[in-house]
Amino acid sequence: MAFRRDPLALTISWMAAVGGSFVALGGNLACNDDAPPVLAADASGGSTTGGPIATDDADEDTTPIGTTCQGESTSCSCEEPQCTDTDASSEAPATTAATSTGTGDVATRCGDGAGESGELCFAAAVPYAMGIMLTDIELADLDDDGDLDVVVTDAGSNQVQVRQGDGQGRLSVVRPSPSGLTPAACVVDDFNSDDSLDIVTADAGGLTLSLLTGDGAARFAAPQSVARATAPVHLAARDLDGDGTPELAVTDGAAGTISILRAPFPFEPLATLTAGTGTTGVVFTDVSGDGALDVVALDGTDSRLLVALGNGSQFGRPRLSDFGSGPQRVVVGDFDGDDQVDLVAVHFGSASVSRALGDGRGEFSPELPLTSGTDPRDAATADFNGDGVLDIAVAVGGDNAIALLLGHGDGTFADPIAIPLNATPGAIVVGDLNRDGWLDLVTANGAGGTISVVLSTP
Ligand SMILES: [Ca+2]
Ligand SMILES: [Ca+2]
Ligand SMILES: [Ca+2]
Ligand SMILES: [Ca+2]
Repeated sequence: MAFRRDPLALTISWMAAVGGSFVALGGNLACNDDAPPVLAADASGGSTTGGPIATDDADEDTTPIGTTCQGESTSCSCEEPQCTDTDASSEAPATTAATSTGTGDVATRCGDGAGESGELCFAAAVPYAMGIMLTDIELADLDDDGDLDVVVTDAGSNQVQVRQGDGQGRLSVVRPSPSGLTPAACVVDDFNSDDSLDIVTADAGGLTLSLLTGDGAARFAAPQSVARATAPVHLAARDLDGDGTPELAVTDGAAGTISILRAPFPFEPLATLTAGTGTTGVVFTDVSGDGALDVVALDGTDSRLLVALGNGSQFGRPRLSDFGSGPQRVVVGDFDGDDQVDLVAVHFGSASVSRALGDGRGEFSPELPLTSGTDPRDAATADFNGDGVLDIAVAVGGDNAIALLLGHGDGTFADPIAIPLNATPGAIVVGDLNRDGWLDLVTANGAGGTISVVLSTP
């Protein structure tokens, strides 16, 4: 059975979202008749890494994964409930694009490769087995071949799991590396200044931070771990002082602090910010526009937003303000086009995320709830429909879906458009996996142990 490379075979057509709540995609889906090819298992950590994944032959050295359809003919039966097309040959490869309420004027030709502004086109989600209990996910080019690779933390196996991308949206076999105990989060950066990307995990069970140094070929050394007084629950990494080496922000959970640490290992403390014991999501971003990174975090227990202004080496006293109910994850971007950093917070267990506009001095407007679907768990922001305006993608655990909220450019958003996953997402990341210039989405699906890859099909 020949591998079908044509991404159009998976193109979904979307239905218009007209007025109102959660909008499910409709239309037709042409089944792919084969699973993505993958590399042979490389238990030795040996020679298959370090270059592009060149195999296109599904019959050679590959293991079927991410099964969505089985069958030789255009009639195929599928495990995925949305994948029920029985006559793929009748589908025009170019299908109707999504539209949404409000701004109208959304292009209509998904799959023609043209990628017109306003076009919103995604293929059906492709699952890949990745572990037991996935807690976090990152995209990075771990082997320096120009293609994004996937890293997840697996709290069920005390490992990080890596799959290498082939630049066409397909992923290699999974490659595990030991982490600390029960990793809750990870960040990827070059923490030892050898020009190869490394991984740091926040080991909530082991009360450690672990550094897994990379060799530039997506292989990672045994973890070097440093003890923390309390369970670390979330991480951020950026270069605060411009010396080329990243600093870490670690949410210390029960300690009620955020620790700012300096690379290299063992990560000496630079500052400690007093937060709340429910503080989880943390990011570095310049909210005050002075060129120095600040800290923004959320406390889901006390329902607070924390902002601490930085000057490149030190931070002022954190400002705390009430912020909705149970905010736990935060993403930042300029949603209203005034060049000031705004934020979107994810409120676990609710049916919404919320947006707050920054004033450029470190203050934020009251939060505006945005309907997302049930139990949002994470969010990412990017311009998904190429209209130059930031949009939001939300991992909606209760709906087993990604909700896309298209931005209007004035800080408001269209009603959500759902991409079904047939899995319960807990974390989401954005990147161009197939190098078509349009952004793809990947979720880590918690206890499902899978990731879901949703490719753009402009
Ligand atoms: Ca790569
Ligand atoms: Ca390194
Ligand atoms: Ca703004
Ligand atoms: Ca957009």
